[in-house]
Amino acid sequence: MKDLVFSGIKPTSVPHLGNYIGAIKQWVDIQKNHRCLFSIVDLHAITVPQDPKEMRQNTLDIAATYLACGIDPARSTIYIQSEVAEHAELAWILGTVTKMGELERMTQFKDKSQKGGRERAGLGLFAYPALMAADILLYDTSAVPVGEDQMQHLELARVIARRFNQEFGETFVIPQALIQKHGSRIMSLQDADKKMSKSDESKSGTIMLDDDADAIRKKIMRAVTDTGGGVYFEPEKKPAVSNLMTIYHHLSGKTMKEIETLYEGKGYGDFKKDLAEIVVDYLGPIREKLETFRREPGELHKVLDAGRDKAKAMAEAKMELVRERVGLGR
Ligand code: ATP
Ligand code: LTN
Repeated sequence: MKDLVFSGIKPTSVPHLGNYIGAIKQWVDIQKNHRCLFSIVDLHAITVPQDPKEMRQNTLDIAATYLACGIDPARSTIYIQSEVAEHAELAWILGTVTKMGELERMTQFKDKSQKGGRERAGLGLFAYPALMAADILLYDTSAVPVGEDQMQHLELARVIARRFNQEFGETFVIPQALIQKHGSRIMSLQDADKKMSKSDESKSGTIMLDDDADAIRKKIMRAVTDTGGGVYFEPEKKPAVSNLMTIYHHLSGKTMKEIETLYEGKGYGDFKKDLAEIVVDYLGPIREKLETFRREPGELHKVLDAGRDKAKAMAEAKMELVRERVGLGR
């Protein structure tokens, strides 16, 4: 049987170009020769405050984006995490073999709890990695394509799986992270030290997949660059330009060398103008499809219903084994 691939995105807003290049774009290729599950992880989204109405719209928008970007529901299972209750059940069980010390070391927890301080951080935010481990382990996943920011969570999922197997007998497959060479960490267009993020206060640093052509052009033309001029891929010395080149590379298919040659002796203005058109042309059809799904969500609901049924059947089978291993029930 072909290896199983699992990944997910939180419905905290419409996805952005970082989500696309770091995650979704790889998924489209991977689904050609793997069994895949792509989830909309709403139980993870509520670990930080969400407006219920907006989150429901975002959930549909993420599903629409998956389809608009080329995830094929005939090949891949697309579903909403909270519609398969086994995720929460397994997360509880895995929580009993996860150490507080391990959770305390997670940089995402440290970042996201910074504002209100540790004392006020929710238990859900703290336990987030146990739920993520449950997502992955529930389906005997062998590979998880994610951006670099998720590496630490994935390492912990591996530790939890190994520990459970040792304590209760072989139950879970140990998953591997799939992280690409370039583009696993797209940075904000306004600050090359910060990752492009849905929750960034500076909206101009993030290109949303439903931004129109004007918004995209503005954001790219206003993007920060580096001192010294020259379009070279040198992430250490030229972090801002290297970030823009990474976007260029992913959306045009040109290698970094080809891009450098193309802009030899030219200024940042020419480079940015071309990049803006590449992004506009690339995202145009995605945005159109996304808007069609917003107007006519019927197809979307069909895909999500079928996805839920398929995921549920797999999750139920695995949970039966887990309950037996742990000694739950009669
Ligand atoms: P939030 O800002 O709400 O925390 P996010 O933008 O980090 O959200 P997620 O839903 O957490 O988005 O991430 C979905 C996927 O996109 C994950 O695989 C994550 O690693 C990837 N990803 C997120 N931001 C980037 C980025 N800037 N560059 C590359 N990949 C990214
Ligand atoms: N934590 C991830 C989203 C996520 C995920 C997963 C990714 C939740 N469960 C399982 C891969 C596999 C994030 O991107 N912030």
